[in-house]
Amino acid sequence: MTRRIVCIGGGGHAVVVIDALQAIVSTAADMEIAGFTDETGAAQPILGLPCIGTDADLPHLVASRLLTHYIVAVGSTRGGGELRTRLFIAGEAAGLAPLTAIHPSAIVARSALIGEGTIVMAGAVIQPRVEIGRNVIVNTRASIDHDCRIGDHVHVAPGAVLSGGILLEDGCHVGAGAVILQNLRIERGATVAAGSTVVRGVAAGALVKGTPAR
Ligand code: JB3
Repeated sequence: MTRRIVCIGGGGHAVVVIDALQAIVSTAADMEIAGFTDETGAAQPILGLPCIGTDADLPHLVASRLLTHYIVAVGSTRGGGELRTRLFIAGEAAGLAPLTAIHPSAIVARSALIGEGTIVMAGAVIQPRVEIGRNVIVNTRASIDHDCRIGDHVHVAPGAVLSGGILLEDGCHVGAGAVILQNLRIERGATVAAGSTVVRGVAAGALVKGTPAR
């Protein structure tokens, strides 16, 4: 059965999501990208892909069998990632199945587990025995080393480096180019600012920045 995919969101992050999906679909006979939804329902096409409405249109598009799968295509962490979490729940509530997407240029170890609705962007590297939850973004050229465990709704921004054995709990955001040393626990909803070097664990909901990050 052909999977008919909708991207939820139509901003900057959606451009990269759609490009990744187009690369995947170019070699997959059983997938089509139907379009994207945004807040307005009337946005200009992105990379040739049309805006097909707002999220309120999703249930009837599912009922008409025009859509089967979705991926959250909003990357910003406004509200500590609550928007991305809400959109993930809304997609499932509309009757869609979450799509897991791995860009063809990403390197994913055979023993890594990637959760539903998670996207792994171009050039990312995921090493053995990594476990990644649902609705996670592993963004462009991020690196996640052996035995890391990543919760749901996490965003690892471009070029971030996670050393081995890190626990990154639900809703965390790791900014672009940040480095986290091995075996640390980054608790639920924490934010690591771009370019930081994290050398000790981070408490739930905290924002840390700098080198060493505080
Ligand atoms: O820096 C990088 C590599 N990416 C940035 C990303 C992490 O954050 C990117 O450059 C942007 O700065 C930002 O991208 P994002 O998350 O797409 O944000 P923005 O460009 O502001 O677009 C937000 C999109 O979300 C808009 O298209 C909104 O209409 C849409 N949106 C907001 N709420 C929603 C909803 N879309 C749907 N379908 N439903 C909503 O409830």
